[in-house]
Amino acid sequence: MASGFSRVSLSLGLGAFLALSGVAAAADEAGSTGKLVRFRFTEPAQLDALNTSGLYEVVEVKGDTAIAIKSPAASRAVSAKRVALAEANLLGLETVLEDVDDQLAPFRAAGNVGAYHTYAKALAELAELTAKYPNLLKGESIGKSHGGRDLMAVRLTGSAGLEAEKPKVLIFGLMHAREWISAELPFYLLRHLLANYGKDPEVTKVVDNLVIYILPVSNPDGLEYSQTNYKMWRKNRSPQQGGIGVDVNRNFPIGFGLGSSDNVGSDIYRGPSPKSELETRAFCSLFEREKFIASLSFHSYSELILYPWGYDRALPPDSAELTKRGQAMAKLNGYTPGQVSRILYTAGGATDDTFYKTYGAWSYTFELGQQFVPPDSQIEPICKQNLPAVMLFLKTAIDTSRPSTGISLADRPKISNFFSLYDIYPLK
Ligand code: 0X9
Ligand code: ZN
Repeated sequence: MASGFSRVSLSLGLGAFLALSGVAAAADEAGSTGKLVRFRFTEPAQLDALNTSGLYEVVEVKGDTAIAIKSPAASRAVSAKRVALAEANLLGLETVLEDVDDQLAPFRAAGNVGAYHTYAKALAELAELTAKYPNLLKGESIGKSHGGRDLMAVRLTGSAGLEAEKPKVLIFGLMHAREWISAELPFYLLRHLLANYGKDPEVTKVVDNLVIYILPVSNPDGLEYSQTNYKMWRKNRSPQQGGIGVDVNRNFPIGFGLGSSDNVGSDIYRGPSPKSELETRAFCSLFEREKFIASLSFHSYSELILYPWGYDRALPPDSAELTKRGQAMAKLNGYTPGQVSRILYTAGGATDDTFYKTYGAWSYTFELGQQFVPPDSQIEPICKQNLPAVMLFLKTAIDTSRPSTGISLADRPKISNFFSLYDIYPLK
C-alpha cells in the first residue's frame, strides 16, 4: 500500500457526467459508446499504468478510485499484443463498475452553446475590443490551426513606460476543446482590464507595467468540433495515422511521452513527436520571441491551482517560490494549490513544464470550476471568483526575477521598479 498517496480530484474529468447521475459513459467518434469503468487502486503506479495504457482515458480520481472511459475507438486502434500488455499492466486494479452506456446521450449531442463563446464570437469580440481600444490593444494571430483557423491573441499594454523594458506575460484558455469555461475567464479579464484602465490604480499599474498577451482560444478546431459535433471532444482535429486529433497538452517537449498515450484513439494521444502540432509550434515560437516571464493557462475542471512539475514527481528547482505564489493565489479563489504530479497525476508534454523549464517562465494552470461546461449562470460567478487570483498573478509578474530555469540571464528583461508587489501582497 503506497503511503503519501492522496489526490484531490482530477479534471480530465467528467463533471457534467457526474452531476447528471453519478455514472456515464463516452462515445467514440463513430457513435458507438464506450464503457465507463471504475478502478480501485492501491499505488500511484497503477494509476499511471491506467493512464498510459492507451485503452482507457482516466477522467476522474477520487481517493483510491479512478473513473476511466474505455473507448471502442481506442481499443480498435491498438494491436492485440498491445492490448495484452496494457491489460497485464492493469492487473491488480479492481474493476468496480462497468457498462453504463445509455447515460451518455445528453453529452453526445451537440447542444446549444448558450452564453459561451463560439470561435466566431471570440474573433468578433477580440476585433471589437481592439477597435474600441486602439491605444491599448493590438490583435495578433500567433499561428494557425490545422483547419486554417487563426490562433488569435491580443497584446495589451498601457502608455506609460518603455515597452522594451516591460516584463511580458501570457494568459491563455481553451487548449482542451470541451473545457468551454476556460475561454471565458480570458475574456472576462480582458474586459476588466480595459474598462478599468485609468480608473482603478491597480489595473492601471498592471497594464502600464506589463505587456499582457491574452489568447482565449488555443484550440479553435477542437472548440468548433465540440460545439457542433461531439461535446466531449478534447484534442485538436489534425489528421493522424489511424485517427484524428492530438492532445495539445501532451505535445510539448518537456516530459513528452510520460502520462500520455501513443494510441491515436486515446483522448490523451501525444502525437507522433514533440511539437508535431501547429498549436504547439505557435506557442513555442511566441515564447522564443517574447520571453514571457510568467504564463497562466486555464483548463477545467476541479478548482485547482497547478504548477510544475507535471511530468515528474521530483520537486522543481524553484519549488519553494512556485508553491508560495500558488498558495497566495489559492487564498484568493479558494482553490487547492499543488504540484501537478503530486496532487493530480503525472503527465508530461504539457505547456506549463515546457514554459517553466525551457523558457524560464513562472507557469501556472488553473483548473476552473466543477464542470467542463458549467451552466450559463455560473460563468460570471466563476470568473469573478478567479479575478483576484489572476490579478495577483499579474502583479507578481511585474516585480520579480526569473526562475532559475530556462533562458539565459542576458535575455531577461529589465525588472520594473514601479512598485513592490511583495510589500502590498506579502506572500507567506
Ligand atoms: O491533464 C491536463 O492536461 C490538465 N488537466 S485537464 O483535466 N484539463 O486535462 C492538467 C495539466 C497540468 N500540467 C501538467 N500535467 N504538466
Ligand atoms: Zn484541460
